[in-house]
Amino acid sequence: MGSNDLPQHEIPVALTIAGSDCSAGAGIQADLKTFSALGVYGLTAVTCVVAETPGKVSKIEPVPAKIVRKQIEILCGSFPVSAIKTGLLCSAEVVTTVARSMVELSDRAETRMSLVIDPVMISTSGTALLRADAIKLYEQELFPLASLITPNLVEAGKLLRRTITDFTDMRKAGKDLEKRYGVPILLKGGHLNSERAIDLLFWEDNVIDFQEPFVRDVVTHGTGCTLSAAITAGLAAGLRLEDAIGRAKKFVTSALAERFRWQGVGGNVDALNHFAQGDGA
Ligand code: PXL
Repeated sequence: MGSNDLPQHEIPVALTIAGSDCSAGAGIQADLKTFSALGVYGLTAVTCVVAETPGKVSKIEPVPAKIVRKQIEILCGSFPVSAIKTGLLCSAEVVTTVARSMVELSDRAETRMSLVIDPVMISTSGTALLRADAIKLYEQELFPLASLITPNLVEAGKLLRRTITDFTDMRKAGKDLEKRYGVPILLKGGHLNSERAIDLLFWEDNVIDFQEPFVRDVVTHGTGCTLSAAITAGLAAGLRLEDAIGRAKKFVTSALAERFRWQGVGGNVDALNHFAQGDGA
C-alpha cells in the first residue's frame, strides 16, 4: 500500500504554548509526550528555554514575544487546532502577546477552541519562573479567555494574596477564584500532602472532586504540566470538561506510580512515565 493509500482518520490537534525544560520532565517536552500518549497530535510554541534538572533550575532565557506570536499564528493558520494549553509564559510581554493571539484566533475561528491555562509561576524546586509583573496581565487579559485555569495551592495563594493550608481554605479559595475570573477553576490540592491527591473543579456553583491515591517517593517535577496537557488532549478529542479532567488525573497518577528511576551522578534521578500502562497505580 502506497503512502497515499493509508487509511485517513482525523487525529485531533492540540497546541502547547510553554517553556522548554531540557530535562524533559515538565514544559513542552512533558506536554508533547502527554499528547502523544493520549492519541493527539501535538504542536509547540516555545516561550522560553529553561536549563534545569529535576531538582534545580539553573537559568531561564525568554524567547522574544514576536517569535512566540509567529509560532502561534502560522500553526493555527495551517492545522485544525482544537485545543490550546498555556504553560510557563515567562514574561509580561509574552502573556499579552498570547492573549492578543487568542482573541484574534477566536475572532477568525468557525468553532471555539478550548483554552486551558496552567498559570505556572514557581518550579517544584521553589524557583520563581514567572516575572512578577506578568501576574496582573494574566488576570486582566488571559484568564477571562480560559475554558479552564489549573492553579496549584501556591499559585492560588499568590493570586489571592493569602496562604492556603487546609481543605477549608482550599474550598474557599476555589470559590473566590471562580467568582473573580468567571471561568472554571481546577484547584490542585497536591501540596496538602494527604493520603489522597484531591483536586476540586469549581464551576457555576458546583464543586466536583477528583481523587486518586497520593503517590509518594517520587522526586520529580512536571505533574502540573502533564495534568493540564492531558486535560487539553481530552478537550481536543471532544471529551466533556469533567471527563477530560477525570481521565487526566488517572493519567498523572499512573505516570507517577510507574515512574522511571536512574542512578545519577549526585543520587537518584526520577522522571514521570508518560507511557505508563495504567495498572501500577
Ligand atoms: O513544572 C513547572 C515548569 C513548567 N514549565 C517549564 C519548567 C517547569 C519547571 O521547572 O521548566 C518549562
